[in-house]
Amino acid sequence: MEKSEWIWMNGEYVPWDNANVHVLSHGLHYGTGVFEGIRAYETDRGTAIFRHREHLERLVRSAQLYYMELPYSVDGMREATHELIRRNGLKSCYIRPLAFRGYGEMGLFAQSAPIDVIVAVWPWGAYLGEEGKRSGIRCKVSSWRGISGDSLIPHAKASGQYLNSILAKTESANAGYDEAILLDVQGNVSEGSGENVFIVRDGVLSTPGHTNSILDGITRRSVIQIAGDLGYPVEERDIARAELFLADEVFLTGTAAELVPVREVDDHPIGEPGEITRVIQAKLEDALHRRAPEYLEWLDVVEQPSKVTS
Ligand code: PPE
Repeated sequence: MEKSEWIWMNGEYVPWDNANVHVLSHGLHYGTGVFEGIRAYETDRGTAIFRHREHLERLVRSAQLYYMELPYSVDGMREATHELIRRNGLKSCYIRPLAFRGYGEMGLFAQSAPIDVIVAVWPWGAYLGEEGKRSGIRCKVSSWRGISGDSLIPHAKASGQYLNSILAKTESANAGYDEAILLDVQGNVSEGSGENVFIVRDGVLSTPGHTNSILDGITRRSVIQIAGDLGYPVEERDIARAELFLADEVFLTGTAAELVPVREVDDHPIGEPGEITRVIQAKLEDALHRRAPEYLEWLDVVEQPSKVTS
């Protein structure tokens, strides 16, 4: 990965190489952490963070779902992130807030272990490749089912839960595919290892709903709004595995991935990125870069301090 200079750690700006933890940190042993993935883009008003508050609010909710109380407010973390981007001199970046149980107590009910909070920012290019964003990727339906609400909390973006995504991603990569798509425990389509899934058939967009073990993706929500505003019908519903193969178009959405067309699923060709995928991808790109007047409120501009000195 590409380093930057500073990491915000428990209220302080720490040099990148010094932002370390004790090996007995609780989160390292049990996966007791919650995190976010956010992106900031270069725009006409300077660096702007996409749906910053919504991401930080999801972080707080993920923590609450695992009975963790964050020692910093959404406003506090927002301000810290602005300052961190300024100090690192980044025009665009990926932003990774993480809150985890730290060092101090072992065992599963370690209420006295502190909640440590960090925010890191660094340049991170296209998650599934520039070529993938342009021409589409090849996906494999995973033999691993997505985590279910019976045993974990798909709505939470929690560190330990990503072992499931990692199994699926590893299997698909080892088999030569770009990404995995997981089914839920009922056998309906759930999501990618780090993205939500949309299919298009006969001009209608469909995406799995809240009972399909998905993370309630912020890019997903944005795409649902964009599609609706453009006049495309959108439904949230159970999607059968075969509907992936029969779809006219399939695409994935996520902060890291942005919007990535899928050109093949389980060796069934879907084809070149379709028209609806293209139109929505272009509108999302415009929204991310402050070129879409109707979505300006989605961007949190990082103000630069006044250059005027007295
Ligand atoms: N599902 C999962 C499992 C997921 O991890 C993500 C984001 C999404 C859906 C899409 O959510 P949203 O980003 O709010 O639209 N995955 C993050 C982590 C990726 C990583 O490898 O780390 C991300 O995209 O930042």
